[in-house]
This record gives sequence, C-alpha cells and structure tokens, in this order.
Amino acid sequence: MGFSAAEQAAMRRALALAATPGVPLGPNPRVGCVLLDDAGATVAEGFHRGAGSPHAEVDALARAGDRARGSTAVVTLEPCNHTGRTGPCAQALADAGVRRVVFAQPDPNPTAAGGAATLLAAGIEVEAGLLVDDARAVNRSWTFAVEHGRPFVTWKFATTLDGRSAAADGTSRWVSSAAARLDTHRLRSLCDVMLVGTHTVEVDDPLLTVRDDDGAPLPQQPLRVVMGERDLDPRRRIFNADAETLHLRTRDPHRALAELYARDRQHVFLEGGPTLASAFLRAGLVDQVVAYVAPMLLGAGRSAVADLGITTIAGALRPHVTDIAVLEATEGDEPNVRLTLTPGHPDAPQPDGTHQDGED
Ligand code: AOF
Ligand code: ZN
Repeated sequence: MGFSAAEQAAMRRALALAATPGVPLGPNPRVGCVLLDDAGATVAEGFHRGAGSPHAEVDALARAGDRARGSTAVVTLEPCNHTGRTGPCAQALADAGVRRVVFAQPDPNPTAAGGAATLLAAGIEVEAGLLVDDARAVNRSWTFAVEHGRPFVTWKFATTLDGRSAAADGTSRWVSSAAARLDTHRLRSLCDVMLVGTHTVEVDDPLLTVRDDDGAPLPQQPLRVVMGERDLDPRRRIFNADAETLHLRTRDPHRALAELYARDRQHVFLEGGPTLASAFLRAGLVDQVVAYVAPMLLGAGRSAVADLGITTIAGALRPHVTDIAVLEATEGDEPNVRLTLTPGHPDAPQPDGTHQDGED
C-alpha cells in the first residue's frame, strides 16, 4: 500500500492545523484531521481546540456532513477508542462511512488507544506512521508525559561566568540581562508548571508568573508549585491572584512529579535553587537544561547547583548541547548566552542511584 502524494500533503496540512496558534495548553494533545475524496481533494478539515471540545476527527466530520462517506481521513494521532469528555472517534469515523484512515502517531494513552483495531474490525483500511516524528514533536511534552507517566522537566538557571547564581550576601537580581529575562518568560509560557522550593519562596519571594514585555501577567498562567515541608507565609507574592499556586509538602522529586502528573500536568519549568536542582539531577529527573550565562564574575556566592556527589572529573555529568543562542545586549546590558542541553543518556546510571531530597 503506502501513502499517496495527496495523503502526504494532507498530513502536513493536518500537522499545521494541530498546531493552530491560540489553542490553550491543557491536558489534551493537539490533533489535526483532513478528509480527502477519491481524487485526493480536501473535503473538510478539523482540529482539536482543547479538553472538552470536539476531537479533530469529529470536528472535520461535522464540517463534511454527508460528503464524509467514502472519504479518507488523514489524522495526526490514532483516532481514540474511548468515551472520555467526548465520544470515541474511531466509531464516529466508521458511522460516517469513512473508507480509509491514515494516522501519524499511535495513541500512547492506554485509556484512548485501540482505535486502529476498532477501525479495522469495522472493515476500514488503516495505515499508520506517516510523518510520525513530526506528530510526536507537535505534542512533545504530552507524548513524553504519557509515555513516562510523569511530566517533562526543563531546568532553567542563570549563572555568572564562574558558575554562581547569587552573590555572597544572597543577592541575585539581576544575574542575567533584560533580554535573557524576557526570553525566560517566553519559555515559561510553554510550560504548565513553575516549580521552586520553599527556600526560594522565603528568600527571593518570586511571583513566578508569565509576563509580557510591560510586566503584565498573560491570561494563561502555569500552575505555581512550591515543594518542601516547611510552612509558608501566606503573604508571599506567590500566593497572589495572578495564577494558581500549590504547596506540595514533599522534598522528593519523584513524589512531586507523580502528584503533578496526577493533576494532568505535562511540562515542569524548574526554577528552584541549587539544592532542588541537585535533587532533580541526582534523581535523573531533568530532561532539558536551559542555562543563561552572563559575562559577570563573583568569585564567591551560591553556586548554580549544589553537591551532586561527584568527586572526580570522570564522574561529571556531561549533557549534550542542542542549541546555543546569543541574546543581544540592550541598553545597560552585555550580551548573554543561552545554552540548551539534554542529558546525554537518559537511561544511563546517575552519579548516585538514590535520590536526594531538596528543599530550595
Ligand atoms: C483523538 N482526536 O482530537 C484528540 C484525541 O478527555 P477526552 O475525551 O478529550 O480524551 C482525551 C484523550 O483522547 C487524549 O489523552 C488522547 O489520548 C486522545 N485525544 N484523540 O482521536 C483528538 N485530542
Ligand atoms: Zn477522539
């Protein structure tokens, strides 16, 4: 069999539909669907607009009406097989008389999977895998979270040339440049959790919201999460009305991530201090590192990450650099460098197999 040129073009279109700007971040993946007639012409298009709204296939079927009969459905994700917030798409496609279904990514969600088998049992031709890598990339955090049973973790930190994140007296504003801070807000907006420890809340009193160039909070905010066992002063800025806040009374990264996954969270932006960063690194629970390096020297002060249990150079963690960007200088600033890295071998043993607790 294989995929026709029209199907390949339709899948590219479906991927673009899936990534339509403005769809809110939420528990559901982004999905696009294009219905083709026998000649390969588009009958209708659809996409998913977030949890609770119709799935992409149902959206396209509704637009096609009777013209869906005999068509080929090109979908970025395996049609679902379950009744969740909405009904099963596999059944909807069969009921509409669709002849053939081409999808990119098999649904990794055990609750929803099985649509391909249902379609085949209904006598519909099914082919999978077209542009699967692109489809996974559209829903990178969702795919990761569902496959690993925990959110993806991006650890972000700002450091001086000598690896310090605060001066000896504890002051840390501002290590990175205005351009770097703005860039951080852009990255925050791609995540659904901002995570710090109780120590950071006590010492820095951060807002942890996503703000625009003028400092105004954006309408959609990640959940602010503080982990650690100590009580927090309710007057801290993190408890203001700009976003929701959750205090997780644990110091264990595994437990924190399990709790966040249970709350449908898929991408954690870890901005805690050195102890929390160290706890996540030791537990092997950092999936991406974003480091802003400022041309500044302190010579003393808090290091960006606490002890990792590494005593010799051979034991160093050596993440791979996946991107280097220069954030151009603005008035009164020097250029900063942003390094993006991934842990070298996700399954490689960590320097210390046990996970250490952290509270900052
Ligand atoms: C599809 N098409 O457009 C989407 C699918 O709670 P529900 O009912 O919205 O179901 C969410 C699950 O359904 C989600 O985790 C994923 O497995 C699948 N999403 N499936 O056929 C769609 N958004
Ligand atoms: Zn569905």
